[in-house]
Amino acid sequence: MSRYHASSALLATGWSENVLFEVDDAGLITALTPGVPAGDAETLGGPVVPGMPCLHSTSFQRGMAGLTEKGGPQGDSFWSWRKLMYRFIEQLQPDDIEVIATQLYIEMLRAGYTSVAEFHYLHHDVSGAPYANRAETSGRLLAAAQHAGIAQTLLPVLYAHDNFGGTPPTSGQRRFINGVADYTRIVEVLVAATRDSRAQRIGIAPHSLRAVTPAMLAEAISLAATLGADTPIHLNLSAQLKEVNDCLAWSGQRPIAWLLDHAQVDGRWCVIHATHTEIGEAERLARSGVVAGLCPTSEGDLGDGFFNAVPYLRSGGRIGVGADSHVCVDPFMELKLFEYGQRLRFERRNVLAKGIGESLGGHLYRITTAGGAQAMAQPVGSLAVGLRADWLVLDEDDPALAEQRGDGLLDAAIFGPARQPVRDVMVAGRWVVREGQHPQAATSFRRYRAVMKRLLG
Ligand code: NGQ
Repeated sequence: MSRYHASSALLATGWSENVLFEVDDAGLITALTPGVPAGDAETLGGPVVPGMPCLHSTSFQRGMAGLTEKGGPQGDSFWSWRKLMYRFIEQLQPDDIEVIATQLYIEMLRAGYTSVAEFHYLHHDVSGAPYANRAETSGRLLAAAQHAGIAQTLLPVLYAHDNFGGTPPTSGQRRFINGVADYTRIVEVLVAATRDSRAQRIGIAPHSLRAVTPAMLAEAISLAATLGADTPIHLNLSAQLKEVNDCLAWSGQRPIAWLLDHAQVDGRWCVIHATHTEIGEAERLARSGVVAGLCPTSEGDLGDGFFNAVPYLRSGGRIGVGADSHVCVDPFMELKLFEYGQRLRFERRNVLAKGIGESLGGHLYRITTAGGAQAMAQPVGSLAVGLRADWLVLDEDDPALAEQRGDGLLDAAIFGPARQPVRDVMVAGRWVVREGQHPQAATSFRRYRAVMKRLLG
C-alpha cells in the first residue's frame, strides 16, 4: 500500500484540493480523501490528472515519421503514402519492431499517454512466411510495453484481403495475411501470455471492411465473445473517400451504414478514424455506444478529412484519441488539432465547447480519457476508487501553465504554447517518468538510433 498527497487533483467528481490517494500493490486506487493534510504520504509535485489512453497506435510507423514528406511524381495521397509504408516494412525485423515500439512507448509516457491500444498487423517475416511462433512480432510488442512501463491493449489484426468483395491481397500486404484459424492461434497465445497481467490485455481487430469478408468479420466477432463479454473490437472505418466509394460500389452502402446494419455494434467497439460520416451516420454511431477513435494529427498528415464531430457529440457520441502513425506523440496536441479542425472548417471558435463559460480543454480532456478507457477496456480514464493509479503530475514550471488552476491548466496545456506540461507519470501504481525523465530513455534511444541508421542507410 502506498500513499500520495496532491495539492489539487482532477477526480471523477471534479477538481479537489489536498487529496490523499491510497494505492494497493496491484496498482489500484483503494481510497481517496479530499481535504486532508499530507501527513506521511508522498507529496506530489503538481496538479494531478488522469493519464490519457492512446486508443490507436501502429507503432512501427514511428520509424517512418518524416520520411514521406517529399513531393511524389503523380500527386500525393493516403494511397501513395501507403505504398511507401509497404516499402518501409520490407526491411523490418522483429528486433527492429521491438526497438521502435520501446522508443515510441517511452516517448508516449513522457508526453502523457499512460496506456496504448496497439493495432498490430505486421505478423509475418519479410517474405510473407509466418514465424515459427506465429505470435512472434505480437510478443515483441508485449515486451516493448513491459519494458517501457506503459499499459497496453494489444490488438492483433485480422487482415486477409486488399479490398471489398474479398479481393486477393497484394504483395505489399504479404506480412499481414492470416485466415481466421491462424489468427485465432495468435490470439490464444497472446491471451495466455497476458492472463496474469495487471496492465496488458488482448482485443480483436478486423483491420477494416476492406480487409475482411463479412463471414470473417462475423467469425472475429464470435472470437471476441469467447474471450469475454468486454473484449474490445477495433477496426479502421471510413478513413478515406475512396474507401467510401469502393464500399458503395460493392454493397450499395457507405461503410458506417454497412457496419451498423450487419454487426451488433456496441460499447465494446472502437471505430478508428470514422472521418467520412454523414449526419445520419454520426447520429446512429453515437447511439450505438461505440467509441470513435480520432487521430487528428495522423489524419491531417494523411489528408483524410475532418470528422463530423458536431452532430456526433450532440447525439452523445463517445470519443478518444490515438497517435496512429506517430507524426506527433502528444495527447494535448491531438486535442488542439481536433478542435482547430472544426474551427477551420466552420470559421468559428470553441466549436466543441460544452456550454457557456465551460472550459473546452477540461471538457475534451474528460471525454477523451473516458472514451479512451472504454476503448482500452481497462479500469482507467479517471481518478476514482477501484480504478488504476494511471496519472500525470502536471508541471507548473512550464510557462504555459504558470498560475493556472483547475480546468484552466488543461486549457493552457492544450491551447497554450506548452512544451512539456507533464512532470511525472504513474502507471498501475509505479512511477515511470520522474521529473521528465524515463530511466530507459538513453538506452532505448541508442538502440533506436542504430536501427534507424541501418534502415536509412
Ligand atoms: C493502417 N492507417 O492500417 O496503417 C492504415 C493505412 C490501410 C491509417 N488509415 C492502411 N491511418 O488502411 O490500408
